[in-house]
Formats: sequence, C-alpha cells, structure tokens
Amino acid sequence: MKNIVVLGGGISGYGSAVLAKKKGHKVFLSDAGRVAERYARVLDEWGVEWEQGGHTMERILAADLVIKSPGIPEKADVVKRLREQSTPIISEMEFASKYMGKARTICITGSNGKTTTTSLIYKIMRDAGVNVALGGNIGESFAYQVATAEYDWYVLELSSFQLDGMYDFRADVGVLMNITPDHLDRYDYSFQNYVDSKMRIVQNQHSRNYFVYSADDDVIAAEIEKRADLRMRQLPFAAKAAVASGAGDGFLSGGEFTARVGDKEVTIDTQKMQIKGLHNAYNAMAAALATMAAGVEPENVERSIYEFSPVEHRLEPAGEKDGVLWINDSKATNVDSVWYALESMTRPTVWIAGGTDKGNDYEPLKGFAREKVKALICMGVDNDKLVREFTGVVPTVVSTSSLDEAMRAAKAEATEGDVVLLSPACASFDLFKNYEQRGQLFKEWVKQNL
Ligand code: UMA
Ligand code: ADP
Repeated sequence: MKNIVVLGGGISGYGSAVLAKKKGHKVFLSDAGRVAERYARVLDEWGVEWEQGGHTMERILAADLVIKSPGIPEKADVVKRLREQSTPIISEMEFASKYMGKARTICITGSNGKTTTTSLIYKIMRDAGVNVALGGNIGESFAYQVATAEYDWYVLELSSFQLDGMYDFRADVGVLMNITPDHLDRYDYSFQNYVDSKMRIVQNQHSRNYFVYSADDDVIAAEIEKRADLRMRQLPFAAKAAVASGAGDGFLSGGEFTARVGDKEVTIDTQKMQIKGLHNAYNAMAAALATMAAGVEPENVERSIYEFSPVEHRLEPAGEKDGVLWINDSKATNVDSVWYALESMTRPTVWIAGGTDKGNDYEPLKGFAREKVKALICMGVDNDKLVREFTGVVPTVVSTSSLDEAMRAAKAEATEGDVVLLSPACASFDLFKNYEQRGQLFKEWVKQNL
C-alpha cells in the first residue's frame, strides 16, 4: 500500500483516485479549484478523501507517489515543491497501465489528427467485435475504466502532457500522426522539448510491438534517423514518396491508398470515404495499419473506414442552403490544421477565422488562401494581425467581433456553389468557453438562420 496523492479533480484525477482506492492504496485527492459535483459524488461513493479550493502542501509533500492531472503545468508551485524533494510524479496513463492485466493498447499521438484517428481505430476495433475501450485525451478516463471494467484492448489518445508523465508504459501499437508546433508555453518555448515529449510514444517498445508513423513528416523522419535503438516493427505511411518497410506500410497515390501489414493488405478509395482531404487520408492509413497490426481482418477495416463519418467540430458539414455549404471545423485551433482544411476545399471558400492567437505564423496558409478564399471573415476581440496578414492576399477581409456578426458577414459574401468554413487557427477563449461551444453556436446559427 502506498500513500498516493492525486493532483487535480477533473476527469483524469477522479478516475485515478478511484483506481488507486480500489487497489488498496491510501488516497488523497487535491484540487486547487473546484471539483465538479458529478466527480465529487463518485469520490464520496468510493470513500476517497479529497479537498478543493487549494492544495494542503504538508499532506501532498508526504506522498510516496503523485498522480498529476495533465492540465497542471510543471511551473505550478505544488509541482515545483514535489520535484525539489524528488517525489515521483506520474500521469494517469502510467498508473492505470500497471493494473490493466493482459489487455493491450493502441496509443495515438501527434499534433493534429489524434481524435479523428483514435475514433476511427476504436470504430474499426468495435465493429470487428473486439472487446475494446476508448480513453486517454478523449471520453471517459482510462483509469476509471480500468477500475470498473475489463477489456482486451484499449485505444488511447495521448496528449504530450500525458506522455510526459509516462516512464515504464509501453504501447503495443504506437501511432504518431505528425509533429508541428503547439503548446510551446508548456515546453519552455522549445520545439525540441515538445518533439521529445511526442517521441515518448516509442519508449520501451520491443521487437513484437508496432510503430505506425507519418514518413512524410520531416520532424519525425529526423527523429527516427537519430534513433539507432528502435527495435519495434515500423509501419510508415506516406503520400509523397513510398517508404517500404519489411513489417508493412501505407502509401497514397492517385486518390487511393494501400495499407499492408505482413501478408495482409487493404486498398481504400479515398473518394468514397466520408472524411475528406489529404489529412483524413493520412488518418485512415494510420488507422488501417494500426488495426491490422492488432489483428483485424482487412475486409473489416475496409467496411468501417467507408462507414466512418467526421467527428463533431472537425470539418463537419453543418448544413447546405441555396447552394452554400456550411462547415464547422472549430477544432482547428492551430495553423497546421487549417492548412489541411483549406487544402481539402474544392469550392470557393468564405473562411471564418480568428480568436486568441497563439503566436501564429500565417505564412503557410497564404498559398491556399490566394487560390481558394474569396473572403476572410475575422471573428475575434482583436483582429489586427489577421487583417494585416491577409489584406492583399484574399479579395475581401471583414473584421467582426461576435459570432452573429461574423455569420451575417459570411452569409452576405457567400453565393451559390461556395463553402463557408469555420476554421479559426486560434483558440476560442476570447469570445467562447471552448472550441466545442464555438462549434455548437456555429451549428445552431446555421440551423436557425438558413
Ligand atoms: N488544478 C489543480 N491545480 C493546479 C491546476 C489545476 O488542482 O495547479 C485542477 C483544476 O482545478 C481542475 C483539474 O486540475 O479541477 C483539471 O485537470 P486537467 O486540466 O488535467 O483536466 P481533466 O478534466 O482532468 O482532463 C484531462 C485532460 N485535460 C487537459 O489535458 C487540459 C483531458 O484532455 C483528458 O481527456 C482527461 O484529462 C482524461 O485523461 C482534454 C484536453 O483539452 C480533452 N487536452 C488537451 C488538448 O487536447 O489540446 C491536451
Ligand atoms: P487532435 O485531437 O490532435 O486535435 P482532431 O482529429 O481533433 O485532432 O483534429 C483537429 C483539427 O486538425 C481539425 O481541424 C481537423 O480537421 C485537423 N486534422 C485532422 N487530422 C489531421 C492531420 N492528420 N493533420 C493535420 N490536421 C488534421
């Protein structure tokens, strides 16, 4: 029995606390803010001691082991104090993996495409009749599921914050979609620190494990080049140039991709998929490789990929009226995800962007903007930078400061055959609670005003 402290009482923390309690440890959960009613109830039901509104340092510093919620940064005072006295600090994933028995994991990370790829992998596994759960940076917490049910496979979306607290954990199948700058405020503004965090997806993998990764991503390719010690079976996927691997690979050419693992392969016509664009072809290739590595038969993989529809707020069609299609891509909170959104547009586009800028470099978007965007509607408290960057690049730039104003402006600009695309490249916190609320309000407006 260990004296375990769980920091943070959100979805990650309450699940960790329940699992630790179930496994017979002494548990104390501490939250500097408020613990939601629904989590408080579960903690009480399981007899977990907890506090909110502050961290009682004396009690926390007495822990043998701390499980830290991913949203709590290294620079938080409580974390610094624990580091000073070398208390082990791990993530929920690291902790829960110790109790999952013989279950195996497919773990997905990357700067963009995690949720889409994770959801698609989960669907393929479930449709194939596998006893599988979904967790990590999505849905119910991994730890809570380990505490309350038994599964053969876990499909886990992993953020860099979760990977940071993982040491002994080993993914049976690791998937790395891409690495582009994000969350640098948590990594001392060093891109390499963030890259190192993402590369933890391969740590401890041995020769029976699989690593699915984008061979088109220069950052990943450079990291693999540096690592002579990688012993797992590599499954690269690519669209630029085929990269063959003995274990298997995926390659997209002429709108069709073939994914092969060992002697099994599947061919997918991306035109027939419901998720569109080059990025979604990457996501589907990764999902096909990962699930075939987990033993799913190619015909099952094929059927589920064609059935899969966009996840909410990711290039999600929200309605069409008078020949104008409205698309909700509210989850596009960085430049790279917008690049893929614009890449996938096949009709003249009225583009709604803006919000809290994270130090964005808009240069990579200007090519597609010139080619496809007829009007940019800036939606934010401070639109100066966007207006400056795109004036002269697109024919019309309109500055607005509310969703209603932005939507009216978009409607006025759009004519038959156009798309109105909400793909902000920015966080939502200036005008909205989060990206979900921004996407929800977009969809409601479309429903009520078309
Ligand atoms: N808190 C403290 N002390 C502090 C700071 C915060 O106690 O110094 C408390 C807060 O008061 C709050 C709790 O910590 O009650 C919140 O913890 P958290 O921010 O880690 O949030 P959770 O609800 O536990 O959700 C987390 C992930 N959130 C983040 O990484 C920010 C969820 O990912 C994840 O699904 C969940 O754990 C289960 O593992 C969400 C996310 O936004 C989807 N992820 C980021 C992203 O996708 O960009 C990385
Ligand atoms: P994540 O969970 O990593 O944030 P999502 O699947 O939620 O990824 O997608 C986030 C945003 O990135 C959406 O706007 C989506 O259209 C875009 N996107 C999805 N897959 C990719 C990819 N492979 N590369 C770049 N952008 C992507």
